[in-house]
This record gives sequence, structure tokens and C-alpha cells, in this order.
Amino acid sequence: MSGDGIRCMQMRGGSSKGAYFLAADLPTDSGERDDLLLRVMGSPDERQVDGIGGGHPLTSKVAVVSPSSDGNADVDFLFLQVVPDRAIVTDAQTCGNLLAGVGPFAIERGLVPVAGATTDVRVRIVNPAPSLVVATVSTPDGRVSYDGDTVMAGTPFPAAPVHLEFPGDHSPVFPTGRLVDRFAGVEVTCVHAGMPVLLVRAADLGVEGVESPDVLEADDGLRARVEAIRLEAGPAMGLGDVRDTTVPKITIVSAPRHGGTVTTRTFIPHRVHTAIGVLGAVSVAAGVLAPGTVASTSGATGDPVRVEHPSGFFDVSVELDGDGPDTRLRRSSVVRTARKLSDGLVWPRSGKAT
Ligand code: NQM
Repeated sequence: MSGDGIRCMQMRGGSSKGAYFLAADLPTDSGERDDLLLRVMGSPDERQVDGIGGGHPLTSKVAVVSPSSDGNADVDFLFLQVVPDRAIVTDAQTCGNLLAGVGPFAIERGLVPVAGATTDVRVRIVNPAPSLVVATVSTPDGRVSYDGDTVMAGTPFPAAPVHLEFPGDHSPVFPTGRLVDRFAGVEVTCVHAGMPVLLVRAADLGVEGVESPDVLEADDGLRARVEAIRLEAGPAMGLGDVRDTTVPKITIVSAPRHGGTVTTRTFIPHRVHTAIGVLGAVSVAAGVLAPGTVASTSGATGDPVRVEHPSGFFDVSVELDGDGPDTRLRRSSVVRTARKLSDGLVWPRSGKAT
């Protein structure tokens, strides 16, 4: 810590935005850390007006980065979702969008040396379960470059690419051991290829599947059905009572409209994503590729699966092993961009968050 301020870098990671900290700059006690982060971000308050959170789950995210004790990784990445309007900080999920900023942040903070025109940063995703990813960062002049031509739906301006390669841990991608379950009277595929996601056909929820996030969020009946499905599916996926957690997500699937593989609208889980999460998209892609799910698309290949979403599309490269309920993830990769927005000190409001 420095004075009363805390060292913090704000970055756009993929189509999301968050506060990046070195673990050494935060309290080691997780309760104290979470209380501090609520005050830094301005929660609990829908607008987060007294903090640096953006008043939406996609702009109220925290990355905590530290040197890794795992010989296969350079840094550890702990992701924390700070809920805007409630005093909740949850480590129940990771975030592939914030992950896109972890490599650049690790280089900027001197945790990983620049290796050449690009630098590979081996990241160990800590939560909810450890996994490895290699982030290839653009470092042309001995430092991180954020400038480039890579265009990514969900963010309006081009930037330098960050290539994310997930080796896959060969864990089963259908956590209930079935390709289709029935929850709250609706056929659902529960899939987990980095993010627990429930796939539901748009027609089974009485929607087209191309509605805007605002329209879907305003549909109280739909929201109630989605939540009823989620509450039944959570325990079946081994996630326990999911009333107060941000997983599983629910992705409404329907036929592609723009030449892609599938159309998606994703509840995360109460607001509707303006695009789609990274690992959320990888999970959707796994569900699309495996035959027999509610999202299976005949003829789809994993190179890439083009996931259409409210602001464009997201290409995911996926390879699966095995078949049926025993399908496993061999590898996946995506390209994202990230950008440093500010670097300095943040001042949390004083007192306790709750
Ligand atoms: O699925 C939002 C995001 C995410 C998560 C969410 C993400 C991922 O877009 O890997 O990136 O689903 O809560 O930031």
C-alpha cells in the first residue's frame, strides 16, 4: 500500500473492464480484501457512483495477480466478481475477458520479462479450479504494445491481439453426466468447458433468440423462468445452492442469423451480456460441437465455432475428445484484445462496506 491509496491498474480486458491488483498490494485475509474491494468499486450501489466500478457486472471486475508457485506457470490469476448492487464479492467463477489483460499486466508490473516481438505469459487460473493458459502478448519494442488492428466484437476500437491458448484438462464437459436434462419443465444441456453454462433453446422459452439484452432483461416472466431453471440446475451440476452466485450462466440458443454457427443471448445470470463471455463462448462451442445436446449443430467444425451474440460474433477454436456424456475438452483458443486505461492509486471509501 502507498499512503491511504492502493496501487491499481484499470484495464479493458476483452469486452469487459476491471481493476487489476498485485496480490501483495491487497490484504491477505480474504474477508478484509473483499470488504476493501467493495469500497474501491463503490458497491453496494447500482451505479457504483462512489467507486471505480461501472455499474454493470461487466465493468465491476477485479483481477488479483501474483507470481506463481506452480513451475508450469509464471503468474497466478485470481478473479473476483464484485456485484454492483449487493455487498457480494464472489470467487465462484473466473473471467476469460479479464484474463486477456493479465499477461500485459504481469509484464507491466515486472513479473514476466519481455521475450521478443511477442511474449508468452503462462497464467495459472486459480479459481474456481486451477487450470493453465498461455497468453501471447504483443511486445514489439521491449514493452507491451496495446496498438494494433485486431477488431473484436463487443469493443468498438481495434487494438493489439492477445492470443489465449487453453490446453484443456480433459475433464468431462457435461457435468451432470447427461447430454440433456430437464429443469423447471425445460430441456437443458449443462456444459462446462471453463465456465458452467446452461444451454436452452429459444423456442422452449417462448422467445426468438435475437432480442436485445434490454428487451430480455425487461421480460419479468422470462427472468423468472431462467432463474427457476438455474436454481434446479446448480445442485445437479455440483455447484450447490446458486441463489447468491454468478454461475451457472444461461445461454439461450437458436439458429445462426449471420452465417455463423449459433445465435446466443446469455444471462450472466441476472443481467444479459452485451456480447458473450470468453469461457462462456468456449462452453457454448463445446455444446454445439457435441452431437445430442440442445445446441448440436450438424456440420459444425471446431475451427472455428462462430458464436453470434448481441454485438457481433466470437470465433472459438475447440477440439473435443471422446463422445456422448463422456466428451472431454482437448484444447481451445481465442483471440482477444486488452488495453491499459490508467495506472496509479485508488482510494476506497472509509469504514466497512456492510
Ligand atoms: O465467460 C461475464 C465477461 C464474463 C465472463 C460473465 C467471461 C468468461 O464477459 O470467460 O469473460 O459471464 O459473467 O467478462
